[in-house]
Amino acid sequence: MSGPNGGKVLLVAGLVGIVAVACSFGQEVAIKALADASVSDYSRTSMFGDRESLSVRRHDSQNQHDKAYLCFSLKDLPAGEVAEAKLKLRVTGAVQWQNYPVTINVHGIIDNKDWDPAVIPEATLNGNNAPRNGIANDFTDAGQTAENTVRVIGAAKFKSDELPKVVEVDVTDYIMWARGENEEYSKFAESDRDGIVTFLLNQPWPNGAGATVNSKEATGEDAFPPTLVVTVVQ
Ligand SMILES: [Ca+2]
Ligand SMILES: [Ca+2]
Repeated sequence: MSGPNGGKVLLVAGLVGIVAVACSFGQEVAIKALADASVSDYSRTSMFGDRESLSVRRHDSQNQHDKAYLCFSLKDLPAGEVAEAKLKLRVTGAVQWQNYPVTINVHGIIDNKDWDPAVIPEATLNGNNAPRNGIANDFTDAGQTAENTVRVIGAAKFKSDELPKVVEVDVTDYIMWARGENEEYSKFAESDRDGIVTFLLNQPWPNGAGATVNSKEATGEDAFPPTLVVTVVQ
């Protein structure tokens, strides 16, 4: 029979055991993009899905804005809980304004009206059929809360003289939501219905600045396709 003190010792030992087991089974999985394509407000019927790069740029005049869409399938992730998820992008070039870093904002669609490349293959994605592509530069209903259908996840910032380099954005909360582990993240749905998540890339400010990112079609020794790195704990 254990007294109160004995009970505490047992509880601490139990917690340490759980942490040790969790760490020993943590598994990191790198997922390459299933589909990726830029769209442009400059020419909303043009298609760029087979290009080796993605353009994320705000041109000098309004309504000449390039954004990028990326899909990743979560279907091959092992069972368990998501501990961490990072979106990694290789930025090869940028145009910056004065000495301000270039920003790529990463968004996620959280109401299951996201891009399904089985319905719209990347070769046919354009400014008119891309999901949530607003007319006036930004995405339709983008914001930072569970009430927005396009949720701002995070941002990568860099200067043009640092390039090329791989940047990463923490997307843990979004991937947890997609897997049904973070229901509060969206007021529209408890998870991503088809297990294919969509990231939208946008350069928010200023006009004239932007960046070029390797697509999954990039070739060459240093080519690094858009990659989602997920750590799952069993
Ligand atoms: Ca592509
Ligand atoms: Ca989906």
